[in-house]
Amino acid sequence: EEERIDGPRVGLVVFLLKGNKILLGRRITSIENSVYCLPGGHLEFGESFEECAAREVKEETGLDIEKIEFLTVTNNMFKKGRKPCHYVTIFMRAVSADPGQVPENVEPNKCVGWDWYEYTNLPKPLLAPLEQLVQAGFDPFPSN
Ligand code: 8DG
Ligand code: MG
Ligand code: MG
Repeated sequence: EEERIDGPRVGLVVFLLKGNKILLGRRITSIENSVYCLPGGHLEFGESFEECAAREVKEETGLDIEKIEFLTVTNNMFKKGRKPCHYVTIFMRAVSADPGQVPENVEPNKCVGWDWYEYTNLPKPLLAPLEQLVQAGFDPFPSN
């Protein structure tokens, strides 16, 4: 039996920061069930990282973001079911343009819902690339 393997894809995800908290959603489909992940998606043809970050956060949470900055990049293999996949994932950070605006579960077929979690007390399990960053002591917050 022959199995088709896709090439590497570019994922882009956003640490949406609020005080000492970040926004996470519990994923329903894609890659794994019931893992907590950042808002984000696939970089589209011609998009800047900042444009992709703003688009994905809006599509998935209804929130408008600002102070969008590049943080880091990871290179990971996953399994989606039995199928191996390879993601280069761009990690950005941003803040909500209106801090009073509440995240909305715009894609209830993909996500159980969004919530703010203290970075020092994150829920489990996290999606693998995020888990690895956290384990490595990565700090998404600005230093001043
Ligand atoms: P799209 O159709 O809206 O472009 O895609 P999506 O359905 O929103 O894509 P996604 O799976 O949410 O994100 C794209 C890939 O980015 C995902 O399959 C694997 C990679 N990825 C990571 N870490 C994270 C993360 O923390 N959150 C999300 N959403 N994706 C992540 O490597
Ligand atoms: Mg997504
Ligand atoms: Mg998306």
